[in-house]
Amino acid sequence: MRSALITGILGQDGQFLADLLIKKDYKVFGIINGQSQENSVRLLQDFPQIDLISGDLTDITSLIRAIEIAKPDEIYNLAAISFVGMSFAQPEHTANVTGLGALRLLEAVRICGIQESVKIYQASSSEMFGKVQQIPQNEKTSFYPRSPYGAAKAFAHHCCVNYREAYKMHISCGILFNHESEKRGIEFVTRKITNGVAKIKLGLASELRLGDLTPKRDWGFAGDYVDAMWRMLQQDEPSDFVIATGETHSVQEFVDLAFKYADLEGQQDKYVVKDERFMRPSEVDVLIGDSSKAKRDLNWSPKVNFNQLVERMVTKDIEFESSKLR
Ligand code: NDP
Ligand code: GDR
Repeated sequence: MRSALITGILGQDGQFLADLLIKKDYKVFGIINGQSQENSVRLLQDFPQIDLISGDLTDITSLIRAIEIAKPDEIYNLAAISFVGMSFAQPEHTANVTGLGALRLLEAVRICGIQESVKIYQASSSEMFGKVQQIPQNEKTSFYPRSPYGAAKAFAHHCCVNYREAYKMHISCGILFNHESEKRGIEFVTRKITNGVAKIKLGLASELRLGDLTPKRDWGFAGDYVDAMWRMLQQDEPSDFVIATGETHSVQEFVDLAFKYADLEGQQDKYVVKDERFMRPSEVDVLIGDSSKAKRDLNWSPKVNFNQLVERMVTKDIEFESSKLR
């Protein structure tokens, strides 16, 4: 039985990936940080076979211990301060976790002496492209981060490439574009919109406060994207891959569709309120990815399209908010 260690297992991608790996008969270990047990308890209800290990990307001793326990064949580094908005308020913490954290994990692997056998996935991000230098963005597009988060991810990405070349480690970086689901944190714009629309539909809210509606993103479904992560680690040679749908839509388009799928079509102007607090000091205006390398080498392509994604999230949020009323 192959063993996989996932950092950030309680996050959106961690949950989808754990599900996928269990179905593929892996023994799954997950690193959990913080003191709160609430989310761990919820995860273990769904997946009692997962072993959770207390650890933190800012604490290398805990990473070494986790590796010694899990003896992993594959490591997926998903943990991060992942909210771009928060990275402006806590830039040093973001750099420490999202940037240096990845470096610590690589060093922990070397200290444990498994660098020749283990395969590592690093969660790189389209935010590294920031102020885009090319449209669409592919693996060769240069980086121009627009936030402390984007800069920290670029640092982690370069460290991974360097360790791959310097120590011949099997490290693949997935340059993933935005991917969403009903498990998305409520602070991210898609889930904020679908949850807000669900509450409006059920009479639980009277407005939806948002920042800039003009930025465009290449939005896919998280379930499709974790499959790409796994495929990267099944290759003989490590590499970097852009994972995206190849379509871009504005936040406004997402809002319009969400109201439509909640049977509130055309009523968005009545409820959406512009709030400066959700604007960013510097914005990423448009992202659109070219994932032809992943299609060619990994035989990967997205299955859920933009409309299906919005419909799924609105439906799930209406069910979720309704269940709390019973
Ligand atoms: P989430 O924010 O949902 O999950 C991140 C997880 O990391 C959380 O469970 C969080 O735990 C954990 N974490 C935070 N700080 C630490 C720490 N110091 N030590 C250990 N764990 C920590 O992110 P996603 O699942 O959406 O994304 C997974 C990864 O992919 C992230 O690295 C993200 O930056 C990257 N990414 C995501 C994309 C997306 O669209 N979803 C696109 C491109 C890249 P807690 O909340 O308890 O602190
Ligand atoms: P992003 O996702 O920054 O692309 O990073 P987010 O959903 O936070 O923002 C997307 C766009 O929507 C605009 N926006 C708002 N955003 C939030 N969160 N809240 C609002 O009220 C709001 N109003 C408008 C933002 O300004 C932005 O332009 C996500 C994260 O998952 C990263 O970890 C990941 O690396 C990238 O996607 C790819």
